[in-house]
Amino acid sequence: MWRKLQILAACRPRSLCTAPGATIFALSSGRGRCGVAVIRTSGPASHQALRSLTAPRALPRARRASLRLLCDPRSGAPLDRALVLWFPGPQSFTGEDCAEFHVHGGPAVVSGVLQALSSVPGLRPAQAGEFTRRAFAHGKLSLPEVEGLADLIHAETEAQRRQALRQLEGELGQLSHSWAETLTKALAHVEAYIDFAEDDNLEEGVLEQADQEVQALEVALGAHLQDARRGQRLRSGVHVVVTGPPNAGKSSLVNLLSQKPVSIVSSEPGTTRDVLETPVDLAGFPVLLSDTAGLREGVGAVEQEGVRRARERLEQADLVLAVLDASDLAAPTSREFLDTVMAPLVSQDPRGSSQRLLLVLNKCDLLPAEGPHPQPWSHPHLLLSCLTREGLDGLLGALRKELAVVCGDPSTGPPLLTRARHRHHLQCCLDALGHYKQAGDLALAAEALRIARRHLTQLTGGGGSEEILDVIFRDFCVGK
Ligand SMILES: Nc1nc2c(ncn2[C@@H]2O[C@H](COP(=O)(O)OP(=O)(O)O)[C@@H](O)[C@H]2O)c(=O)[nH]1
Ligand SMILES: [Mg+2]
Repeated sequence: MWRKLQILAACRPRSLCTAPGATIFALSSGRGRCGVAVIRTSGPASHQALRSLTAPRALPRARRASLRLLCDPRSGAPLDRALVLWFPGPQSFTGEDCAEFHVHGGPAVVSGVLQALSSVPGLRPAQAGEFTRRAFAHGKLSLPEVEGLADLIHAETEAQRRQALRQLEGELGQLSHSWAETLTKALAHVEAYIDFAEDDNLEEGVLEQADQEVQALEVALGAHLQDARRGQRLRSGVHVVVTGPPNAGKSSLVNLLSQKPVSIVSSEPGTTRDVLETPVDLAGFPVLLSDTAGLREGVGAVEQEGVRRARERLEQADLVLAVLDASDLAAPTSREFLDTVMAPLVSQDPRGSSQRLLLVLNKCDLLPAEGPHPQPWSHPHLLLSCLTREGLDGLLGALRKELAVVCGDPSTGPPLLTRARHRHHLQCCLDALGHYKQAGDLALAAEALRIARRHLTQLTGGGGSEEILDVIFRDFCVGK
C-alpha cells in the first residue's frame, strides 16, 4: 500500500504538491523488512497526525522520544507500539511542525501507519525530496548543503562520505557567502564614489580599496577553479583504465582488483573486445575500472573495433594502469605498446595533462628468481603477479597515492567544488570581475560587481530558478 501511496504522490500535479500549508508524510527509512522504520510528517497538521494516531494520550514533550500505542483513527484498531517524537517548528529539520513515528519495520506495520496517516485531514503523501525542499525554503539549508545531503545519502565510499559531510556542514556556502560580502563592500565603495565624488567628506582612496578587494577575490576564485575537478571526480568516480598489449594480464588484474569475474581470462590473445566497466571501492575512493582490448595492429574487424574503443576510453582516463608481461618485454607487441602508447603518455606535460599513469609488470612469477629485474622504461614500474598475488599490496598502495592526487583529500584544504553548477557560477563571477576591471565608466563597473555578486548568491541558492531546484531535488528519494 505504501508503494501505492508513493505512486500517488508522484502523479500529483506540482502546484498541489508544493502548495504551502499542506502536511506531508512519508516513510523516511529504507524500504523492505527491517528492525525499525521511520515515518515522518511535516506541516501544520503534524500535531493532528500525532494526536489522531496516539489518542487519547496528549502530545509527547517536544524532542523527547515517547512510547505510544498507535491506533487507526478510523477503526481504533491497534497498529503498533512505537516511539513517537514531536518537533514543533521552527526547531525541526524542515522548519515546520514535524512528527516522527519509529515503528517496527514490517511491511504490514508500515503500510498500516501510512494508511492511517492518509486518513487524517490535511495530510498527503510527500514527493521525492519534498522534506529537504521545505528545509531549503525555510532557510534551514543552503543549496550546497542540500547537495551535500544528497551526496551523503548516495555516498558509497569513505572519501565520498567525508566530502559530502563537509559540504553538508556548509563550508562551501559559508565561503561563497563571505566572498559575496566582499563584493557588497566593494560595490558600496564604487557607489559611494559615484554619488559623492564631489563631496569633500568622502574618504580618500575608496576606489583603490574596491580594486584591491576585487583583485584578492580574483586570486581566491582562480585558486578554487584550478582544483583539477577533484571534487567532481570524487563525487562521480575516478576513471581508471587498464591498458596494455594482448595477453599481458589486463583482465586478470581487473578481476583481482574488483574481486569478481568481470572479464574472461584466457591465454588466447584478443579475448577482451568490448570495454568492460565495473565500479570498485579502492582504498575508500570510488573508481570506475575499465578493462579494454589489448592494443595491437593488423587484426580482424571485430578486434579492430575493440582496439578503437580501447583507445577512446584511454583518452578519457583519469588514471591509466598500463600492464605488460614482465617475462615477455622483448615481444613485438610489448615494444610496440611501449613506443606508441607509453611514450606519448610519459612525455605529456605533467601540468598540461591531468592524466596519471602507473606501469605494472605482471607475471613476475615467470621471472627467474635470480637475475636482474626488467627495466623496460624510464618510468617507474611495479612488479606484480595476478597469479600468486605477489606485489598486490605494493600496487594497492601506489593506487591509493594516485587516487589521493586525483581526488584530493576531502577532509583537509579548502572545500572542493563537487558539481559543474558550482564551477559555472564561480567562473561567471570571475568573468564579471574581469569586466569590472575593463569597465569604461563607474556605472558599468558597479553593474559588473552586481553580476559577480549575483552568481555567488545563486551558488548558495538565493534567486535560484525553479528548474535548477527541480534538478537538484530530483536526486532525493521520497521521505528525504
Ligand atoms: N603466470 C602468470 N600468468 C598470468 C598472470 N596473469 C595472467 N596470466 C595468464 O595470462 C593469460 C592472459 O591473461 P588475461 O588476463 O586474459 O590477459 P589480457 O589479454 O591482457 O586481458 C591467461 O592465461 C592468464 O591466466 C600472472 O600473473 N602469472
Ligand atoms: Mg582481456
